[in-house]
Amino acid sequence: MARRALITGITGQDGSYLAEHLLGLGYEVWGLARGQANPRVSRMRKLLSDVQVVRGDLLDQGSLISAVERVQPDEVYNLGAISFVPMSWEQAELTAEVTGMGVLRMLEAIRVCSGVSRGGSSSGQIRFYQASSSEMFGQVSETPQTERTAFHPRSPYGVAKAYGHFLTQNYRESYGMFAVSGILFNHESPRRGAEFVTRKVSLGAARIKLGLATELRLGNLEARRDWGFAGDYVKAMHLMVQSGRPEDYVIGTGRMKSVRELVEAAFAAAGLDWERYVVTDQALHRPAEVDLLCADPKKARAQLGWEPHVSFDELVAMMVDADLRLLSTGHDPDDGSWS
Ligand code: NAP
Ligand code: G4F
Repeated sequence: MARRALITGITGQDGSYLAEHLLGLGYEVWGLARGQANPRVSRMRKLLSDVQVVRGDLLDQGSLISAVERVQPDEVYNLGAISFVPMSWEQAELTAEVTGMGVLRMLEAIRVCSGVSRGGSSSGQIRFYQASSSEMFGQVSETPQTERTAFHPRSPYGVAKAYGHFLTQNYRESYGMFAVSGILFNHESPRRGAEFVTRKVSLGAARIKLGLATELRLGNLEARRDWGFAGDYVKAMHLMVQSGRPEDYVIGTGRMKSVRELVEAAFAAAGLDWERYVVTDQALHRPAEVDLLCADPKKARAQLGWEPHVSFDELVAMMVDADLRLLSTGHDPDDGSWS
């Protein structure tokens, strides 16, 4: 019988790539989707017609219990979150509820539905994956960051993720649950939300190239990130859940680039000189910035055999190409009020 996976955050970037990967491996895939008439659900159904949808919300404990009872999953991937860091200052409580407490509600749904009690064993239970984040490292104490690097989150989002991370560890230790966290560094793709800097830049360069815009406004160009391709990273999520022992892993490329280098690469891919078009705007700087993030993914390589395949330059070119094609069809994704 096919293994059954339940994915929260199915309408997001990672949800779509993970669903495709699991369907390709022969899984029966269910996505948890919220809202009464969520337009992102219909868009997701067009892209992933084989995914079955179950209604639920990370804010609603009963809905998560019902979803687990209905789907009877072998594996649960908790990707649902408020994931945009600037929003977490403006809606800190909501971020804590969805991104932090949502993890507790999902773990409780699994614990209650599988009848796990204290000191239980992880064999034969629902396996749980938590989408932890390199944002937990925040103001980094060492570079590169490993599974042992201390956390110093710099945003309400980072703090909420740290709560979810420790809680996942705690349920593993308290109840013997097979619960793991992937500490994923930034990963991007043509499906990335338009509010995040990589997609904002690829869309900006493509709009200027096609004569649809004349400038691109950005915040801090000096911040450095370890950027990889989302399609590579969802494979690591699956590998962690298959491993013999539940453990946490850092996932990234081990290479850092600045926002300035990202902009240079994207505009060059569109055949443009970025300095003629990019304007910096103090209003887009954050109250507390994470200056740099760089992964040490040695443990994942050694224990899971995982490694990234798409380079930074390939990723940027892929995103700019995709946005040139998309905008040429007359479709321009809204980047909301966060521009
Ligand atoms: P994303 O595109 O922003 O997707 C977030 C998903 O969460 C959406 O499907 C959204 O559904 C769902 N969601 C929001 N509020 C919810 C609620 N109350 N109940 C249930 N679902 C809710 O994020 P992503 O880039 O795919 O990232 C996936 C996960 O990995 C997130 O937890 C993120 O924090 C974490 N992460 C991402 C990165 C990265 O670089 N991408 C790195 C580290 C960790 P709606 O369509 O209903 O809004
Ligand atoms: O693309 P970003 O918004 O991603 P950020 O804050 O690093 O968070 C992403 O990665 C995390 C993993 O480390 C995830 F957990 C999280 O869910 C999310 O997926 O910003 C990247 C950098 C920041 O330093 C920001 O200050 O780009 C800088 N930046 C400069 N100008 C900008 C802009 N970011 C955005 N979004 N928009 C700008 O105009």
